[in-house]
Amino acid sequence: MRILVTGATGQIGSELTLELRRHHRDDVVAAGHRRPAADKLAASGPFVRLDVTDRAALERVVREHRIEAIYHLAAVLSATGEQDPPRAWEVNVNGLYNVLEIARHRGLAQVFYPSSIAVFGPRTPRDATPQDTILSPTTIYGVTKVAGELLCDYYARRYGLDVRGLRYPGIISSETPPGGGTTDYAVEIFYAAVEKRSYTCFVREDTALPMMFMPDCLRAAIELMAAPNGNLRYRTYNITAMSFTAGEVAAEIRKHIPEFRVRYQPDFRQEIADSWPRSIDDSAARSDWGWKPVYGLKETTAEMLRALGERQAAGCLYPSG
Ligand code: AKB
Repeated sequence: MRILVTGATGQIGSELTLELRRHHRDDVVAAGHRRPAADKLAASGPFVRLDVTDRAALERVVREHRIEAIYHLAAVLSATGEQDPPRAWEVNVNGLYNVLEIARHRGLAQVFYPSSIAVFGPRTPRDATPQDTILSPTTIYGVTKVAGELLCDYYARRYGLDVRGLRYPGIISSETPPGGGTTDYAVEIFYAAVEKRSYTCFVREDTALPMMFMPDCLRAAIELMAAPNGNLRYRTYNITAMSFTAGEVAAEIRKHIPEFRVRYQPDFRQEIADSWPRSIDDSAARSDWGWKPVYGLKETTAEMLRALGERQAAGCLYPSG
């Protein structure tokens, strides 16, 4: 299968591209609106500069590379979205619309769409948030993700397009840093810890959110896309791996680095975090396609500190470019 990954220089897109390349070798074309850092992404296969809001350019890439499936990771996240709502709508909704239109006109086999816990809002039950519940977000990012889910449902029902998605929680990873999300503190805190700095956290100590370590995030996408279509009751599934407060991750880090200190200085992202679930019920994903996370807070913390520690020792903690 010849695959296009949009948003391939982003936090999930960069690692998903490498993971798909391990499965599909040369058949994965990475696309991003900026050049990748001189790293594994650029070295391991084709890369094209692409703005997903430019439908003609997207169509050209799909045609020239004879693409059969699109993993559409390009998105503006929650915190950045609040700084520029029109841009969030343009990229998140019109970008997806372009992908879906091209997919149906060209008869593509599959589309992957990353949704988010941001589809939920303050009126949604915040603990064990169900698969079927109130979707009334208060961020533009959440609004675009609900619109995206509905568009995907529509294209599946109306045109028979095989489009599948996941409502990702905050993603923690040691490779490409996240760009502009509310859950970014759960990654930044590890960089501060390995650099022996104190960390100023932009949400309160008691703020709990659902999270997932990158290997689980990648495996979820790959397993969902490989699942028999007939087993899927939903186009977009709730998934989670763990939930913890900002204070709990700091305490877990202190088991490795006892002198690590965190100050809590909530900013506008606190209100966003307060509108999202504390924990997620992913039983539909577990029963329909066998979802089962591997990494909890303990394993994630140990692995983050190990990976970042190694990079720091090698003098390349932060990716170049
Ligand atoms: C964000 O914080 O905006 C993202 C998300 C939960 O979708 N990480």
